[in-house]
Amino acid sequence: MTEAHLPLTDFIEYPPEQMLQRAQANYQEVKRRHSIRQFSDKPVAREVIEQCILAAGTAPNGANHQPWHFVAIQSAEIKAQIRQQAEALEQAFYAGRAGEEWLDALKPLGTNANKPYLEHAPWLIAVFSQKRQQQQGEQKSNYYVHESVGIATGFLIQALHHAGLGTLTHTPKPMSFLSKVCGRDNDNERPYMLIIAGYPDTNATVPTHALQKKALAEMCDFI
Ligand code: IYR
Repeated sequence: MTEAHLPLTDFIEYPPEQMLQRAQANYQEVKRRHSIRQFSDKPVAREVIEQCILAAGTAPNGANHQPWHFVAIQSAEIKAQIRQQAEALEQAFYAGRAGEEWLDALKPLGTNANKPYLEHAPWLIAVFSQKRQQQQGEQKSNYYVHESVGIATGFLIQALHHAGLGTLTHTPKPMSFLSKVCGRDNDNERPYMLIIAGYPDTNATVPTHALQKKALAEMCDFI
């Protein structure tokens, strides 16, 4: 039996010149997004974060099971716990656990184990993936979980940037402490990524290395 469908009524068709202008304008906007590591503590309204998470929740995903959960953290105590635990892990990482090749690759970014922004930025958003979910009282498998949550996280970063916020992706290894801190310590959910969001500090910098993007011909073939 086929399930109900509705006509597509919210698609907007633009004339070709306008389509090109929109594609160019979008590229100009997204190329101004840079991961930043110096955040101001200037507050950001919860309503802005809500809209960005709603945007993330529209991401294409496996069988529309929407295998994600977001924990938007504003609490100073929870941010301090995250900073403390992430820094302890990062200290071990930078002290050698990463290995020489990885540490070499990070040199141009100038990163280290100090993560003051985990405490100072107004919002941390922890993204969790879900293996299964409850549907009509039954446990159902989720599909393409990593792909789905990755796309949703991309939408979230883009929404935050579009709203006028600076962001940073953070994946301390192992991330299991995030499950406990966020109250999501269960068999079904895994921490996927932590997104830091807020205003860039006035002294925020971007590594020149991070500005070097592949040319179109280098990253794409048209066949
Ligand atoms: N998680 C560490 C190390 C790190 C790893 C990669 I790959 C980066 O692109 C940046 C940092 C840290 O946050 O410092």
